[in-house]
Amino acid sequence: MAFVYKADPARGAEWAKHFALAMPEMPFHVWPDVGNPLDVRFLAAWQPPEDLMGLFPNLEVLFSIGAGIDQFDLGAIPEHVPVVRMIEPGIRGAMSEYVTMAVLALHRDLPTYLDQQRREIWQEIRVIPPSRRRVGILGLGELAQASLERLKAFGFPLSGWSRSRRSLDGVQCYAGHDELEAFLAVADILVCLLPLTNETTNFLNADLFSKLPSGASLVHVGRGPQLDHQALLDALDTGQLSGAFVDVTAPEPLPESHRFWSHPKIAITPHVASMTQPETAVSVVVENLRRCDAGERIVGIVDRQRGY
Ligand code: NDP
Ligand code: OXD
Repeated sequence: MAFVYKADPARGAEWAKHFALAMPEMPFHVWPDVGNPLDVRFLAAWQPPEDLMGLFPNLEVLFSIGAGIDQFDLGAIPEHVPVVRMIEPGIRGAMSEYVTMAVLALHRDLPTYLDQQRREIWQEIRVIPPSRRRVGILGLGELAQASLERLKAFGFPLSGWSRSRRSLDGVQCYAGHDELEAFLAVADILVCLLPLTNETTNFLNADLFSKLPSGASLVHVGRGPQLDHQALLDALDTGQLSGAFVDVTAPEPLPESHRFWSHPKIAITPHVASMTQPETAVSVVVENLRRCDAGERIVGIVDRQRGY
């Protein structure tokens, strides 16, 4: 029985160190060293290898290194192999930091001030109290809930939208397509933390932007294919949107000379809003292996029907 890690090798070395301490009895390999492929029961990967089951015919569980699993072709993974997404404190903490940073930067007009600085303009913008800046998150899952918890400290009216009905303390919760418009109407700063599925592809489009309050802004930390780039540029040109933080794009990296690079109202980061932290990720994975061994349900199994 063995465990294989297949992603960034430098972080793999850290995984190996923590794994050896937490579960010394389990042989741990960092790709491309896989040991005897027939021994491999568990794989943690960002991108699984081609012909996954041909290579590891005895695979029992596929762990995603990330919270998102849209990079996996679920159809190629047999039903008896559960796909487990990453739910760990490190990834939650980093996402809540990024979302807080971007929301505060937009709330306090940082993109405009950076542009004014470049043009040597000393001009104040009136400060709006947080009680009058409504923040709405698309998605109310692990990362959205962690972000909302942090945002509570600042006094923004908070809301969120999910597929099924959620009830969260201090957050106005909306659910399903029937309530999407009402949710958008009260989102002065809209944060996207939806997983990428057929339903959420191209979700951040001209129609959606038109339903936000005039002058709203966007924090996009979901997945690149959810955002219509031209629609964002148009909405910024007309003033329907006033600014955006964009962490994920399609394609990645953002191509040379793409208009987002130099747009004064767009802040780009290279898909770094959050990252799985080896130490905490290993303890979560090891706990799941123990559950597996004890015949208990693994935490974080992807629902193949929903696609997340
Ligand atoms: P979860 O699965 O915990 O939460 C997803 C949320 O989205 C749920 O509330 C779900 O609704 C909602 N949702 C999904 N589909 C729909 C839909 N069609 N309509 C309405 N709501 C929908 O995911 P996480 O919070 O852990 O992660 C979210 C995403 O963040 C990841 O999939 C990934 O794409 C992205 N991410 C980005 C990172 C970055 O660095 N930029 C890092 C990590 C993740 P319901 O509650 O009803 O199920
Ligand atoms: C993730 C990511 O899904 O880093 O974890 O994007």
